[in-house]
Amino acid sequence: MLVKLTSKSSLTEHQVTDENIYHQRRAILKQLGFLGAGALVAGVSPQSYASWFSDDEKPSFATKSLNYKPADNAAGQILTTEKKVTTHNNFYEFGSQKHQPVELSQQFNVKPWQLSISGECDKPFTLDYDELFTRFPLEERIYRLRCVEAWSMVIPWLGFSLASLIKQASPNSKAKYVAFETLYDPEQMPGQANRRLGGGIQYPYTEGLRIDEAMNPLTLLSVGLYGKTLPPQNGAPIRLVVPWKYGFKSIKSIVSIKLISSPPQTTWNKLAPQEYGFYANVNPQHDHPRWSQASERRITGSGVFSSQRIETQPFNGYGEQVAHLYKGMDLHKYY
Ligand SMILES: Nc1nc2c(c(=O)[nH]1)N[C@H]1C(S)=C(S)[C@@H](COP(=O)(O)O)O[C@H]1N2
Ligand SMILES: [Mo]
Repeated sequence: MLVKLTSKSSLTEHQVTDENIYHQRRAILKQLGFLGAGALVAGVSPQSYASWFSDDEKPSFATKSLNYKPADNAAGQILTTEKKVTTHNNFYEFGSQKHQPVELSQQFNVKPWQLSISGECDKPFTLDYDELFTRFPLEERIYRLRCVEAWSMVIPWLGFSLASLIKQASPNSKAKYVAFETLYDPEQMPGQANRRLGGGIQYPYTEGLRIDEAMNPLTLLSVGLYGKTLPPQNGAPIRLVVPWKYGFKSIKSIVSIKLISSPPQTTWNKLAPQEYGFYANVNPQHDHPRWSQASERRITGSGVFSSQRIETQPFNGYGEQVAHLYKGMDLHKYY
């Protein structure tokens, strides 16, 4: 996400990491296959990393296979490669440059984990790490992810509807909005400890939805991608995916889901309200103040069209399922 930073505080690679060290480390990571699909390469024992990486740089996060009901890709969408999905990320808690989350998050400890659902409901509860994968049957969903920065990917997520989780909590009549919060742990998340690395945003990262948006069947809580548990850079162990909204709504590494009666504060809206609205529905007719939203760069990560400019669709192409939620609303006012 592009932040309006004054020239004094604006970030460059050189300021975050000395350029030579940066390139050297990239070369090593590449050699080891770390910038590829998997975190560990067959034949390279974890010990061999020891001489190259200091303790907090060892790429050691292990994902594991999940059981799930596969998606049918009837539309024949070309998936973005797993390598691209897991190395080109926005996750400011691990650095505001696209390559940083994968490089700085491999030591992220997701066990134990606690996700609480609370607030305006009769049956609040907490899920521990294992329950994230067992409480609800997992299904695969192939969704387009449209970042507000005008690039997009197609990602095979694994997860379950947010609606099924909310229903189990028995919301009461005051539950009009849902507030989400990412883990706050500056010891594990270097972007939370360092204002520059973290892009100057206030942590914990928070997001929100209207209750009817949250209950829409498209709204997914994701615990995996490409058949496995999420790697840290994509929001392990559980993150939101709201495919008709700009990517920043899809909050990562969630610890709290709260049912509330009035609109929650959201991270990007708080930082730059004239640029990032609460709704953030993908809308090619409503430009960002600093760039057009009419088209996007579709990143597939492979082939001739590894990065192709295409037209952006209203509601990211999911209008049939969600346009009714905004009937009668002025979508320029409620951007
Ligand atoms: N906690 C948290 N969640 C976040 C972000 C972030 O910086 N922190 N970035 C958002 C943005 S801008 C995008 S585009 C998506 C990117 O998801 P991906 O890296 O899995 O593709 O995550 C969103 N969720
Ligand atoms: Mo984004």
